Amino acid sequence: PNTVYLKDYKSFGYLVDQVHLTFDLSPNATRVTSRIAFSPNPETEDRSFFLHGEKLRLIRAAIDGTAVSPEITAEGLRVAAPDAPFVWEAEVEIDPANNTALEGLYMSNGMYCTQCEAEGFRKITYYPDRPDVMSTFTVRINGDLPVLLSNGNPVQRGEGWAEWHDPWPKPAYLFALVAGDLVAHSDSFTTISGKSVDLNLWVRPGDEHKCAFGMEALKKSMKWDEDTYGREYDLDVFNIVAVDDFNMGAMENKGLNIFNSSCVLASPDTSTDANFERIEAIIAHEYFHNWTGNRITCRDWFQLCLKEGLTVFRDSQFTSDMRSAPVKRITDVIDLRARQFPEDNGPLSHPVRPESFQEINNFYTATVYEKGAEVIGMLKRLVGDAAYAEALDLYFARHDGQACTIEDWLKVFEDVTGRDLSQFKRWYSQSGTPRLKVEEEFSEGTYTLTLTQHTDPTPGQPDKQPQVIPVAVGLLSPNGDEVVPTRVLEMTEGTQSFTFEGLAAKPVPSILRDFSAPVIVERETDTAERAFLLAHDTDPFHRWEAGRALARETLVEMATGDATPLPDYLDGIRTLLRDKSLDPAYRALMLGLPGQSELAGHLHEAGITPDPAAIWIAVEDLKQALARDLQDMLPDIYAEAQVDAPYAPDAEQSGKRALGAAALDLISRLDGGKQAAAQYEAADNMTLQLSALGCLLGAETGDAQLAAFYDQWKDDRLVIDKWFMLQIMKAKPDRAAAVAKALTEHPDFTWKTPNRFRAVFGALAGNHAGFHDSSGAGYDLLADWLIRLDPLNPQTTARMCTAFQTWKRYDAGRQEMIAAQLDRIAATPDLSRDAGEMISRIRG
Ligand code: B3K
Ligand code: ZN
Repeated sequence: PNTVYLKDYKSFGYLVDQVHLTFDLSPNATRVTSRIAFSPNPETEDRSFFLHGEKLRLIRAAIDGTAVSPEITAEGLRVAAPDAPFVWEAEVEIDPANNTALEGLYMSNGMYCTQCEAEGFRKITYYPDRPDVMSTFTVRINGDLPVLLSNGNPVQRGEGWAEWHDPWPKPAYLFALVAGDLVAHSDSFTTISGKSVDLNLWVRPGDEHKCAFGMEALKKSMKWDEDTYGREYDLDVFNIVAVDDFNMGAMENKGLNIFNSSCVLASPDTSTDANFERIEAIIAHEYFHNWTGNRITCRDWFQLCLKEGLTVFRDSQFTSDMRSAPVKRITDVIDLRARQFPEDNGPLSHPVRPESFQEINNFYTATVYEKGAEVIGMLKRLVGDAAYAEALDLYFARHDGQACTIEDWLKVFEDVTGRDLSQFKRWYSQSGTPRLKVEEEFSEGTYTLTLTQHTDPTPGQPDKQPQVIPVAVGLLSPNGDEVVPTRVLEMTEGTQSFTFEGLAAKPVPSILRDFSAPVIVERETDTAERAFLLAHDTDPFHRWEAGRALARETLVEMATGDATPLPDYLDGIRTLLRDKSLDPAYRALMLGLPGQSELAGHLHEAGITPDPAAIWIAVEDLKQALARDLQDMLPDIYAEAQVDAPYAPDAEQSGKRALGAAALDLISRLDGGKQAAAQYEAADNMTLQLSALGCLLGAETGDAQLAAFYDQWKDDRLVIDKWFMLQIMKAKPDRAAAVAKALTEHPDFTWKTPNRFRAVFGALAGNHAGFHDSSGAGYDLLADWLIRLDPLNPQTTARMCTAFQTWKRYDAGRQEMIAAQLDRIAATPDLSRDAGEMISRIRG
């Protein structure tokens, strides 16, 4: 397979001045006629003319009106082109109805839609399909469908046709087309300079009642980006379309965002609070891309984090402003540890800006997105809010309309602050999670913290250089008062000491407040100190972190011996839960336990081979102990968590319901599901219904409700995804693979729809002890289905291969079974480049 390298970047020999496309839609034979104006690129002498193109049937091609016969390969075509401006014309035929890969132009429930990022446009027509080639597009769609959409502004519309023009030069990956029988939920937004923008959310008939929330989220996002970043929308219309068959969450096509229906459609009776929050964030994310991604795009795909890290950072800021900042920070860290840390510390480890790839779709990762966002957060913390704002203004002013690099991005910060960011840049090039060892000393009023950083070798990077790490630290006196408020220590050396003077007594340090850097803190500390921080820390993140550390410590002891839960942990949680001055959402987070996969990773790092079954038992035992220990107060907490107002998916109500769900989970361990059954009966929204059903399944008493749930929701595909998922998530370890297998035989297991496939296999992979059950049945089932899906949808297959990425943590028996499955997948004839690359990297 062909490997592409960052160091080999060369600009294209031609600029594209204008693109005209005509689509004659037909399910099996769509004609795409292109007329593209090229001119020599003054930046290079190289005039070789290669256009990407895959799975296209070329009907004719001409240069300046004269027919040409290009040399055609599986990747594209080559032809001699003039060293002067010229017009390229081509007519190709494509087959959207048989495009199961969901990349390029494809069909979903009779509707035409596109997905072009990263390299899907080449499946639509011949084109220099690379992000640094930007052009304006005019698109005519001929098709006998009520709704015909493309990017930009509508130009004209007639019976069976429509024409669109996008005045903003864009790379082909932002191209989009949608055609189908759709209905709009419409609204409008007046921008800060007084322009009115038409907003439409296009859905299949029957989904109209699930649009209102998404529309509100869009308007809030538009306003927030004006207020916070000074970014105004730049077209007359903004269209969003919901599609059922989609490989990921959503796509920021210029003026025509396309969303997986699960990431935009919402109603109280079918969506949970978590769904609502996620939808709000994704709508914001895609909208924010209009500036960070679209107006300023990436020079090449190695720069993906330029738009993704920044846009994730922006959507996190948005959510923090709309909801609770500490809760958002904590949930982001939980997510980072669950998804990015295993990636960064395993065979798939790669830098935030990768240096090579075979299939770029395999690099839309937690590292590029979430660690990419953390890197921006560190930069902001280091330069301060004012300089950050100035640097962003400069970025937009300097680079609008350009395809940029990380160098361009860092340069605006250097120019604004006068700082040298060359060492900071290592965050973009060095992979692996740095570990921070902390030592302390106290004498005569002076407290010294000595920090040592170390990053383990990662694939292709045996030696690591010290990175710039902003470590936010606060100090507490032994009586619990904060004696030194948060201060950011800027670590640049391998080992570095920082002193604090004039202290009356040896303080207790609160280190890495607000999770100021994506690192692992290693500090020899005792339970008592953690309990102290859990009780007194003023930093909400770090206070939660202290509780988390205690939970982890007790779970590790329980999973590796016959320890009983730490009294310090139980007491600390009890005190916190009782504290009604704390946000219910925050208390719900406090009741949460580290994930079982996270615990396995933690054991592995400590040199202990994790036993998934023992970890599962430890978690169950701890929950049982919590239930018993908190027994007297649980009814109170549960009552306090009831909402007596009409359902609203806002932070306040969601927080209460989260606390109620955490309490119900414990209560169900004591009452065998009585309370949960009552909640299920009374539930008038999906959040309460689903959390009750989960508890009932956990208590193994939910069969009736599970069947009733199916009957109630069998016509709602998004709810049925939940029905599939929940059963597998809640299955006992030795049953998980069997439950999943039985569900693959259910008539509703429409496995070609990525949402349904992910509902089953995402849940199986997420059931840690179930997936890793010693029978190996989970591994076998997943491998079977990956092999089956790959020829149809390589992207979703490759993504699901990550379930195996942590395999080297486990015992020899499990490793052997997984290796056999990886080899079996690798040996599949005609395995896709997508899955091939993932499997070979994971196998190592
Ligand atoms: N930019 C898209 C992701 C495209 C994934 C291509 N495999 C969505 C987003 O990050 O907003
Ligand atoms: Zn994005």
